[in-house]
Amino acid sequence: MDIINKIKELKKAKNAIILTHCYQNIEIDEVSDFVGDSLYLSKMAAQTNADIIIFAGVYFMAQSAKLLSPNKKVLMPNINAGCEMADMITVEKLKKLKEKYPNLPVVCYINSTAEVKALCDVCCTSSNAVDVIKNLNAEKIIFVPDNYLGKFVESKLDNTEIITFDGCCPIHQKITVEDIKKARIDYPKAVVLAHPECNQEVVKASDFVGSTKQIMDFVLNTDYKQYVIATEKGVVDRLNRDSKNNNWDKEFILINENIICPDMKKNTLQDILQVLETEENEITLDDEVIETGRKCIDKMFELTK
Ligand code: CIZ
Ligand code: SF4
Repeated sequence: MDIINKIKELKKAKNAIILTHCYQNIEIDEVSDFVGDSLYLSKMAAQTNADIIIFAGVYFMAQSAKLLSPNKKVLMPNINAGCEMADMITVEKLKKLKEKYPNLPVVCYINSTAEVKALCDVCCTSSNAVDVIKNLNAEKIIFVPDNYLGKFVESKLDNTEIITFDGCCPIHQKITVEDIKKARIDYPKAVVLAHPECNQEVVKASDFVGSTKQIMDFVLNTDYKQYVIATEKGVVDRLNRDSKNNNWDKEFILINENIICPDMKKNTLQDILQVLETEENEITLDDEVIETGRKCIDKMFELTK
């Protein structure tokens, strides 16, 4: 039996589901129950009746699944798949920031550890950051860890000042405004779509800025022949696959061939089979972190109902 069928069979036998982020190696989709962004996957994690969740993504995502499903076994295919941006904001650094700006609401990007979430009032994803912060109705907030997403949200709101932590995604920072200028020459008829984790110059030079889900929705709702995509390669691979399978007659071009997150690519089909067999790489969290971290995620759902 090939590896795909072995995984499918074992998954069924163990009542397990596989949640896969859209930056993962594309072949993982073949064994996945849900593929998407962290917001969609966290909702699916909350709803599932499975006994085991295998999270093909990075560490903070599996932790979020555990916060939402504390009684389920959450496993990571490769326990070393982390997120450099999430690791930039530590509990100590956050405590110092809160001391420097006391009494302000603290919002964290979903790209943060469960321990950091436990110290924040609410979290958000790149899909709902503007809505979450708008609905907080605060004059001033602290936002961690992504400086660029924070600045992007601030530019969309009239009455909220955002104190941002100096974190960023090193992968999206590889995208430069020169890449966009070059793409406009190479693909003059293409539309350029960028993720808000990109720097502000890149965001300004793009035609549309949105999360991976918003980028995919933009593609579905428009009729261009070529789309230049300024986010991680996994999104481009999936769009090109879907275009081919559905005869969309649309081409998707990765802005720069280096936009690949090495951590996201650590999980393999072999790792998935192995954790299904051994149930190793389990995510565990302190009860206190589960209680307070979960409130931070629940508040996001409440503010975007
Ligand atoms: O929220 C996510 O899944 C991430 C990391 C990016 C996005 O825009 O979907
Ligand atoms: Fe983290 Fe950036 Fe990789 Fe996303 S692409 S997981 S933000 S390092």
